[in-house]
Amino acid sequence: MIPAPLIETLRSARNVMVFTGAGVSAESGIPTFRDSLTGLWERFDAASLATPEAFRADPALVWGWYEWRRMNVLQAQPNPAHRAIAELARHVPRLTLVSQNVDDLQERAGSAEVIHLHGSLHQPRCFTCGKIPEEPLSMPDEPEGGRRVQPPQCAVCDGQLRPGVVWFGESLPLDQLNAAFAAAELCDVLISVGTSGLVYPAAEVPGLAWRAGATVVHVNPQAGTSHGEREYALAGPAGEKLPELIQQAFGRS
Ligand code: BV8
Ligand code: ZN
Repeated sequence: MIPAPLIETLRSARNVMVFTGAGVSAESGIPTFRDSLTGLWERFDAASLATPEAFRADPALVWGWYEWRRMNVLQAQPNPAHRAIAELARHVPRLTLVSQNVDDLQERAGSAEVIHLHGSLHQPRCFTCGKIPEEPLSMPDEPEGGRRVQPPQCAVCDGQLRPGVVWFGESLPLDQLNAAFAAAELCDVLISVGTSGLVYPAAEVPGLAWRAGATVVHVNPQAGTSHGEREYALAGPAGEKLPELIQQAFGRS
């Protein structure tokens, strides 16, 4: 049961912010970062592969992993959580969407503008000169267990393409980070969906919003610790809880 004060607060909110992590795409079949890796990568943990060092050491292993993930995302569909978030924009005066995810499922659910703090699977660039290739990447055709794939060659230098994501140890795009922090300071309600809150500086966002006076809602099957006032935990899958929240607050979902 969603607490009535939360429904009231969301109904009367002017600035709403949604902050998503891998959990929002879990019901689309996309493994979360916490899930252990499978196939060719099962002996690695994601945090060690998502680094410039891993790419330098074995570009084909890392590029193959991202191509396998990109294929999964292209074959996946947005789920009811993504759709509820897109729907929310139609009910509140102002909605800011910030994602830690590198998939484009939120955009494919109809959200116009998503701030991606950790980049995107769909925007490779040259590891050496940073050039973004003119033509889009071809449709990946990766076997289930994945395979090593040589990264494509840059068109203007002899460098190799790298995924357009932020790796561990790399700085986040400053304009996106500043926009997320500014929105967190201004929002009345922040809905944090499907994140373990372990990766910084993105994980600062919910705390920033709460300290600035916002009401914070965590949507996660693992109900986290709640500070108490102005903070709620909706313990369950986002694909269930978000449509329920939108339905109870605005009558439709
Ligand atoms: C930086 C893109 C510095 C790549 C990602 C010690 C050593 C080294 C570094 C550090 C260190 N201590 C701190 C750091 C900094 C480091 C960091 O925070 N490390 C952590 C691990 C401690 N951060 C960085 O390195 C960042 N850069 O700090 O730069 C710097 C400063 C100045 C100048 C130069 C450099 C860069 C971090 C970005 C890394 N890239 N992604 C890729 O995708 O491959 S992060 C990656 O992990 C994801 O994008 C995501 O952000 C994160 C995983 O978090 P979640 O999204 O929360 O996902 P997770 O799987 O953890 O949790 C899923 C949740 O969903 C769970 O809670 C689960 O219960 C829930 N769930 C499951 N099913 C559902 C659900 N919820 C709802 N519904 C469901 N159905
Ligand atoms: Zn280049």
